[in-house]
Amino acid sequence: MSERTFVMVKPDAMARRLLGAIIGRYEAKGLKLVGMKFQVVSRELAEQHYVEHRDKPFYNDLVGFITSGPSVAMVWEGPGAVDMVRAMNGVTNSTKAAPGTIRGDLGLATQQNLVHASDSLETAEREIALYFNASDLCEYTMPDEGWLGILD
Ligand code: 3AN
Repeated sequence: MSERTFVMVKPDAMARRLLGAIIGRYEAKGLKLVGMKFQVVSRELAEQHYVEHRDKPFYNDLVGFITSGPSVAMVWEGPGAVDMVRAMNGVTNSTKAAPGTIRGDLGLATQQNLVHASDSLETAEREIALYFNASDLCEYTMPDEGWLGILD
């Protein structure tokens, strides 16, 4: 089933000029980009985004980090996109992330772990709504969808 997931390329990845390399992986997989926003996330938005972590010891650092520079919020669409993008990103601690994943290939840290992606369809809906208006998202067909075996 086609799903939409929320992805953020975080300030560390932007500072390390890895935006193109990261987007290229999702594109090459066959996912479809349906929304994209480049911004410095406000403290208010970061607090809403990471509300589930508000009692964690790393919460303040996390909000500080995510608001420390520009990031790119995106919505990617494809069959099983939520779990697939999490698998492509690798586990949270980049030193433990498998080679072949974004974190496993490109990073060493837990907080500065390059990317965020929704962990469930419900979270994806919430996060997409936090960062995008419905009119920011593009509905379109890619000419290679037949080759990718995408059946909506
Ligand atoms: P993931 O992004 O893999 O879903 P979460 O949701 O557990 O990981 O954590 C959200 C973000 O909080 C992580 N991407 C990372 O930036 C930060 N984080 C998680 N655990 C730690 C930790 N132990 N120390 C510092 N930062 C952390």
